[in-house]
Amino acid sequence: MVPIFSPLSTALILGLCVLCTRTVVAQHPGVEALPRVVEFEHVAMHPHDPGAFTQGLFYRDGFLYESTGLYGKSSLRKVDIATGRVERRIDIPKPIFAEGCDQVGHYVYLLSWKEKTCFVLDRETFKEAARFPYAGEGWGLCFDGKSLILSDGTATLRFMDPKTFKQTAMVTVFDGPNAKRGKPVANLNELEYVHGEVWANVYCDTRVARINPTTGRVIGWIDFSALVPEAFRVPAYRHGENVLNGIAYHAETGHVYVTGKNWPVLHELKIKSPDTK
Ligand SMILES: [Ca+2]
Repeated sequence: MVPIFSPLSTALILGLCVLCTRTVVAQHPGVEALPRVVEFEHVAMHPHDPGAFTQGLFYRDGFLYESTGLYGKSSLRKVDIATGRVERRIDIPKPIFAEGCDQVGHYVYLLSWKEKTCFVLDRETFKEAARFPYAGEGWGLCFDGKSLILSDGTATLRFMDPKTFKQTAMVTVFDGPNAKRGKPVANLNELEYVHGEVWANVYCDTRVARINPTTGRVIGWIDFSALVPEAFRVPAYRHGENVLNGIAYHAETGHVYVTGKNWPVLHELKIKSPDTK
């Protein structure tokens, strides 16, 4: 059994209920005109397994799919959102350190950190269907409808063909007016494709970068610092443990699910923007 809800996490959630009833607004002054996805309303908090070292998160048909990392503790899970109950789980044995994941049709693509292998698993059974080699590290993964987009801890996003997992393109993510004058944004971690944008956790940052995947430009930052559980704020946050990591987007409702490594809670937010209801 996977522990889901400890007394400590209950206390944290009760505290956060007060903290998170306010609206979280994304700040992005002076950026190019992409007025989509600018404001959020906090919808709910759900339990999240505090033993889940979250590396990847996506939504499908009422459930969240989550990959967790660490050697000997890596897994892929299908999770009931309201209860946090793990409906299906496969453990990924050593020597694999699981990283980000996303869905392509009936399959889940699952990265590994330094093992240079992408696993393709049947989404219903979690049985392995294929595996592909790739160069470098694997951190985050999202699917834009054509390519899988991979982060590797640098400022580069790599575009991979799902059929072969061969790289077809790449872009450097930067924060600034243009690539020449902008500052590269390294440590790109878990990813999510949202309304034509790539949203990226940045390792050890409480902000999420909204990235134009064509140019690599950061078109806005979303400050989720208020969502970090009190116990996980500095100095623990600086050490790379318990950091914000995990974004899942439900396109039909416009809801976004956000959590972190070993967080006892998962936040459900609603995007408030001109093209969502
Ligand atoms: Ca994701």
